[in-house]
Amino acid sequence: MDFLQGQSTETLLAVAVAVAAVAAGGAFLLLRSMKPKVTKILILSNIFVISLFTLASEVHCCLDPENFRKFKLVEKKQISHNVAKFKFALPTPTSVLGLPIGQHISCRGQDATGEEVLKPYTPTTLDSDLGYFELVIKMYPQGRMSHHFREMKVGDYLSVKGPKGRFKYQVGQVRAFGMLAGGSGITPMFQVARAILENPNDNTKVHLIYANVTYEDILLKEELDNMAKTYPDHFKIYYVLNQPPENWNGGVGFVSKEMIQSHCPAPAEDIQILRCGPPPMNKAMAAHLDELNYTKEMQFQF
Ligand SMILES: *[C@@H]1O[C@H](CO)[C@@H](O)[C@H](O)[C@H]1NC(C)=O
Ligand SMILES: CC(=O)N[C@H]1CO[C@H](CO)[C@@H](O)[C@@H]1O
Repeated sequence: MDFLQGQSTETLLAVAVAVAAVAAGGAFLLLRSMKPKVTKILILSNIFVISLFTLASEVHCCLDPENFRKFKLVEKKQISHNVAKFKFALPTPTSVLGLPIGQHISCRGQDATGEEVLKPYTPTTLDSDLGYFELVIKMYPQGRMSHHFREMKVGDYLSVKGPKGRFKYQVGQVRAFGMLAGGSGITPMFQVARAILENPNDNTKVHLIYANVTYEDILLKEELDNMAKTYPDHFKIYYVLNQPPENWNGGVGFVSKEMIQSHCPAPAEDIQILRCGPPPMNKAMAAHLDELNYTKEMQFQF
């Protein structure tokens, strides 16, 4: 799907470029010999072709790295007392957001005092989801952008800029990923894991350790458990809770070196450990990984 979309955009672009080139060439040759009226028509037709060209380049790609674009909220689904899933429409039902795997968007909103806030988010949808994108957002009582999302109503518009991020992914880049996620840091991991698992040509193994304070804090749990059930040979999850409920069979406390050793691929040239969590967690994880002899090349922080 992804591939086809890309192709049709390229085809459209190629046609537009060719037409524009021929028209421009024609205009140049004729300009000197022609009457002013004909020149005018030629210039007008060229402007038309150039507009077509601009349009074609925007048919499938909705994001702009330099300018904020507005997307309409079409559905807001409360998942728990402080988590909601926001669904935003793209310009047409076949539009593609245009976000490379593992990259994020920058969202602009207003805090409780009316001041502008910018915050990065990773959609839980992929470019294979046509016509819309979704954000799963945890709203904190004091969070400035949380305020904006709490106030958003269906029909409102969100300003979005992107893509942003250094993460690059190609099928076959690594044999296996280890993922160390904390809290909302699950979203880029979820996106990368989904892209890998839903691609039948991708055999990469994914080992996720997901840490939170309480059971209720675990974002996307149902989706993650479904992925583990559907792709048991490719996807493993180990949940870690600081305050586990009774009869908890996952990890307890903070993510330890031992947990990484038992649940992530061992250091090797063809593996990578990704991390995304609150800054203190990222720092602790980097120290664990260094001590376990994962080289810098084997580590990536979102
Ligand atoms: C890491 O490498 C050092 C030096 O080669 C070695 O002494 C140590 O045992 C290694 N640690 C682990 C956990 O493999
Ligand atoms: C260990 C860890 O990262 N825990 C996170 C679990 O989720 C809560 C709420 O999202 C975060 O505040 C914690 O940092």
